[in-house]
Amino acid sequence: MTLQIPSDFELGVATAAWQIEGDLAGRGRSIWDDFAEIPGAIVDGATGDPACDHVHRLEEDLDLLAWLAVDAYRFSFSWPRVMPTGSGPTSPEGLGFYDRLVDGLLERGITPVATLYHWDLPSLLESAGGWPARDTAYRFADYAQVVAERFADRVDRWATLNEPWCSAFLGYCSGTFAPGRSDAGDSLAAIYHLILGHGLAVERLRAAQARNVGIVLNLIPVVADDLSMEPVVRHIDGLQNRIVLDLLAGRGVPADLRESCASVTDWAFVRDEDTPVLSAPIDWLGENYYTIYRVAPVGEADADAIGQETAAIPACPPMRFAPREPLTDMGWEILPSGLESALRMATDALPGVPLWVCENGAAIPEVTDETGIHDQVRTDYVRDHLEVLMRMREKGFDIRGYYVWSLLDNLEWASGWTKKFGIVRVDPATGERTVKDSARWYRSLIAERG
Ligand code: IFM
Repeated sequence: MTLQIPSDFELGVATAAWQIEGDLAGRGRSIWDDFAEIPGAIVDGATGDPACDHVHRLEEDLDLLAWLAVDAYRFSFSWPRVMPTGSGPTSPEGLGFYDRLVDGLLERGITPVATLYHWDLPSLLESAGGWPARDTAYRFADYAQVVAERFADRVDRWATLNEPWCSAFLGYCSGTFAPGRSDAGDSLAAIYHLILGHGLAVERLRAAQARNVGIVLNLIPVVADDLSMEPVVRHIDGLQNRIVLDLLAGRGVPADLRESCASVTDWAFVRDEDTPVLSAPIDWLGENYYTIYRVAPVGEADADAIGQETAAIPACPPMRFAPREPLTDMGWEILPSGLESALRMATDALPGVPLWVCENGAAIPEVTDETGIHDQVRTDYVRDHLEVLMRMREKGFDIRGYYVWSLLDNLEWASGWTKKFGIVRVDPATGERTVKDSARWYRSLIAERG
């Protein structure tokens, strides 16, 4: 199939604050700065400064976006850059940086799409209890209000949270992500309070006249490798997908999950009166899709797929993740058709809500020679997923746009610099940017769009 993208389909690229910004001197600390100081927590010992030194290379990065001629750029505000202590006074320098970013995008004809929380909780709020504590949701709403009041006139689309599953379960259950805590009950309280924070923030964004308010999830289709695994699939699907979709849809915590997690929590943090807040209407939903979960009986050795760890699943029954080849460098199975399953889940739960794919891309081996950086597997990956989207649109799904993850090679969280997702290479030692083949291909796709 020749990939034909209609002119009204938005093409963009995405990044996140902690992964690219650097400039720790210009902001407060976050849980990721603290986590990076724990020996071994980040495989190569990388820290959030300089990262891609984006704060000091802003003009260069804006010019890269203009060269790509993307319609939209998805970035995240760093909560501790805006409010260094997480609540209370804002930082004029921090807000000024985002003024320059947003205005620079608009000057170049690029639509700013902002995420308010991409995992960098201010350290002081973690000391006060973090996401397992209800109060964090209210602090998040206050922060959302400040940002919305300043930027609602210029940011076109808002996401409250990015992938709350990762914040809750990698952060508080397996502890493989910041803040590195391992308590299954706390992780369930965390996911609930993240969605509560989302709902409270939606109200504040609307009050500040923000346009297009939504949330970005990582819905992951769960597939049984063996019929005996069906009950396990339901449990994992409940934690990965249904708990968030059901809260957003006003259905509360799924009944089967209340039961299957009873050994790790009494769910005392759930309050009936929260339902209207949790299910505040949204204007759009973002899906970050990379892979599926394939669930197999225990027995053979566990696969080495990042984030696919039984320790991240509260009350996990005996099982293992068994991704099949082809795999990316993350150990993630490449399965473009899974994107359709993920988007169907979203549409089934929240009918009528338009969809964007807010992240999709691959960490893969690259070949560098005197002619350039050759990353054909990444180009194929992006093209194959876009083909799935075009077919879904023909079937009538309301899918409005797609963002490649990521513009730049960046700090891949606990994997540091060891996994590269960028369509532009960043040399971690010098910060030098070099365009890869996939970026040239994406640029021509945008230029040749119908
Ligand atoms: O790098 C991350 C991003 O921050 C969130 N979504 C998945 C990406 C790849 O792991």
